[in-house]
Amino acid sequence: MGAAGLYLLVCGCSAGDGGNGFGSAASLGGAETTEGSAGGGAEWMGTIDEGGDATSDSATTASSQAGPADESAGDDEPPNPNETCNGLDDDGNGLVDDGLGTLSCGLGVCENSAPACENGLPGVCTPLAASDEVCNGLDDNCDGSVDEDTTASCDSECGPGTETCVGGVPECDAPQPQAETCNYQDDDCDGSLDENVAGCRVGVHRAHNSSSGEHFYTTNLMEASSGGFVVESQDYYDVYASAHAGLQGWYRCLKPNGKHFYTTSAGCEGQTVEGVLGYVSTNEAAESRALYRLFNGNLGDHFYTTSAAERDTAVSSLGYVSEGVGCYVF
Ligand SMILES: [Ca+2]
Ligand SMILES: [Ca+2]
Ligand SMILES: [Ca+2]
Ligand SMILES: [Ca+2]
Repeated sequence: MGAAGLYLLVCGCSAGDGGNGFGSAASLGGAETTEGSAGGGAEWMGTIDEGGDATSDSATTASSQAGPADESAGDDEPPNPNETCNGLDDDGNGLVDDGLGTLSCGLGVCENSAPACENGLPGVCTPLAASDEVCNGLDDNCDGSVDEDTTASCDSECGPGTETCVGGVPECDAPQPQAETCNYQDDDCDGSLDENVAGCRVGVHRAHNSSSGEHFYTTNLMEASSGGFVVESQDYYDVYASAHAGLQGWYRCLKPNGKHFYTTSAGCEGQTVEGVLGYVSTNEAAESRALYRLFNGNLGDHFYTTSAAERDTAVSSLGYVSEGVGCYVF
């Protein structure tokens, strides 16, 4: 047992100390001495092992220190002067072509990016597709300007306007429909003037006195039915009850013969002014119609009709002379 143990120990010495160890063990011969020598050898080998461990630890440490250094290099994209785009790990950090950054290209919606190095070759950045510029807060045509030249014409029910781009939202300044009020304007732009505005217009009744031959017009239905007059047509035409831009007074006048006539002349053409019947247009305008004025010298009667046919009959058959259009009524 002792010889076998000695042999193993000698083999251990020779491994660490060469021929001198083997020679020393053979010349000693004594088991105790040999064992003692063997014990020293064991301690030496142990020292070697410890040294090996220490070296291994320090190597691991160095490696672990190199790790963080590589990671920081990878995080910082631009600065990696030791790496070039060539498919190789130039800086030896275990990463190929790392930290070479990205390319950017294009403006507006065309803006794009690509790796600066791909597969060892310089990357290519291709801008995204452009389109026509529209008002949306984006640079659609990628010229560096947002929503430029997007002003356009526009319109509403009430008329034309200009559309401008405000904060990426198109705004049309065309007039917008308003609530209808009595103003001789089509406020809600539905094509009708002052429709459904109570009291805006008032009806003029047409009356006739067969005894005197006088035609008489008044907004007062009782008046139209008094003094020998008979209502021929209730609400024969309409006038505005009050003055508005674009309208003119329609005056009721009294002649020396006690009969009436109507005119836009505020002075009643030199005759007596009884007052204003309402307000009318002097031009053919929206929704207006002509009120023809005629005169019969024999009767001393002024006659007014909205019917061209009746006017013509009065001229051809009833002794009236046309005096043109008195005004335009509604
Ligand atoms: Ca643009
Ligand atoms: Ca745009
Ligand atoms: Ca209207
Ligand atoms: Ca109106």
